[in-house]
Amino acid sequence: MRLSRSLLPTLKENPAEAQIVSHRLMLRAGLIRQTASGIYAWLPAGLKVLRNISQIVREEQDRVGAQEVLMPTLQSADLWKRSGRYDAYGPEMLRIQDRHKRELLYGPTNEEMITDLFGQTVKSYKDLPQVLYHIQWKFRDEMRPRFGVMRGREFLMKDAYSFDLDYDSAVATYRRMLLAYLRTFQRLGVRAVPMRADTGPIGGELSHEFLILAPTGESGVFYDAALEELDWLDEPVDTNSPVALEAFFNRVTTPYAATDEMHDEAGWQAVPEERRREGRGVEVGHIFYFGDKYTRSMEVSVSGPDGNQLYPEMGSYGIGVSRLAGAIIEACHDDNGIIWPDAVAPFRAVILNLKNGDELCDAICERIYNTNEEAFLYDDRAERAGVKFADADLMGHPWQIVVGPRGAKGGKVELKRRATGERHEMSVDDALALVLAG
Ligand code: P5A
Repeated sequence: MRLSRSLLPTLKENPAEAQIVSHRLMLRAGLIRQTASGIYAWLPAGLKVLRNISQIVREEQDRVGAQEVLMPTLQSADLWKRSGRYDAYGPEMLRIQDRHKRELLYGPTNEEMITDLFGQTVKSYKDLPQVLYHIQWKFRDEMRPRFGVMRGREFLMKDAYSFDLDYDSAVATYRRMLLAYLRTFQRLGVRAVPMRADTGPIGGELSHEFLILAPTGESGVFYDAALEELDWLDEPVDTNSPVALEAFFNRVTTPYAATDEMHDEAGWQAVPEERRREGRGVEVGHIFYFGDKYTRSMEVSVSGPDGNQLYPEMGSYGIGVSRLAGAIIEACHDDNGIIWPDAVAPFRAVILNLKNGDELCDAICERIYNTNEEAFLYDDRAERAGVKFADADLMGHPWQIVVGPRGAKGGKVELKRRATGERHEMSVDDALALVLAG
């Protein structure tokens, strides 16, 4: 993208309404703008981030055999009356009436809808297991929307739902999904710790939250420092083997880690005192196993091996896709701005033309830009170098390719790595090779 023609409205000053660093930086870097309380529009660079996150989430869901679908945002109240959650859900649910006075709602989650869809399409145990997911907007009329996209009212979630024949295979599915989550967060360039969690309004008996440790996080967390050393994904796991999944699950969940709601004194005392850590975290994912809670209440059964009807065992698995954009910034920034992990950055590099109108500088910039217009943001504005440098650091592109008249004479550019501040002069081709290497 050419910056001179893009909608990338960066701000020099900190917006007064933003209390935490990720919210400030998302506004200042021109990623989002608020359109109503807790509701945000994603501008071009922000949308690229959202798409990059979604794509990694999607690939890791597909890798463990989940199938992508797309369910609507609007749901019939009848579905929720069948499960009994229509009244229980309370004022967080946005209830809507259509012109025929039929009751609808903007979905806060999709357990009911997917259970009904499953019931319409799957009739026999032979078609189990099934894992379905979608990446769709949700609405929760949060009492206190805040921190920008971190606690919005409308937000993008990846939600997956699993259907298994029995407890053992449902638990294997749960563990496989836990593995998929660790892979997802690792690829996104952040560390999210799985912690035992409360099941809340989703229900069920087994649940883990994934938290990115950050002082501004909304959840209090207690964990064993041994976790900081643990590389969860250092050994390959055979996801078809329940035994391998069991071993993996035990390895990952053995060190003490719990959100404040689930914190238990006995478990805590068992952690050697010098290893006890208390902190805060941002919940970016939450997974649940809840057995036949929805299939039974909604009367959705399949024919079993012995000819009798049975209620499949379910789990649901959420990732806060839009929240992640903020959470990643919370974990990856410095005083000058965002430091995007390579995998989610809206652009791989910014090309900084330090002397617009200089024939040689313009030609080198154009040549670099033309090799890959998607990967590069070309700062071709008639602005001072200082402004361009400041905006480049603020927007957080992993690489900056600086093209100035002195270097240009010798065919050289300066390449800066945003994360380390390291800079080296090199030929255009060498810079391109490094930036596009992956
Ligand atoms: C799991 C998938 C569920 O809704 N049903 C389907 C289950 N879980 S959850 O924990 O309530 O939400 C899943 C993730 O969504 C993100 N999230 C939010 N993001 C931004 N603003 C919000 N108001 C918000 N509420 C939830 C979180 O990342 C959460 O882990």
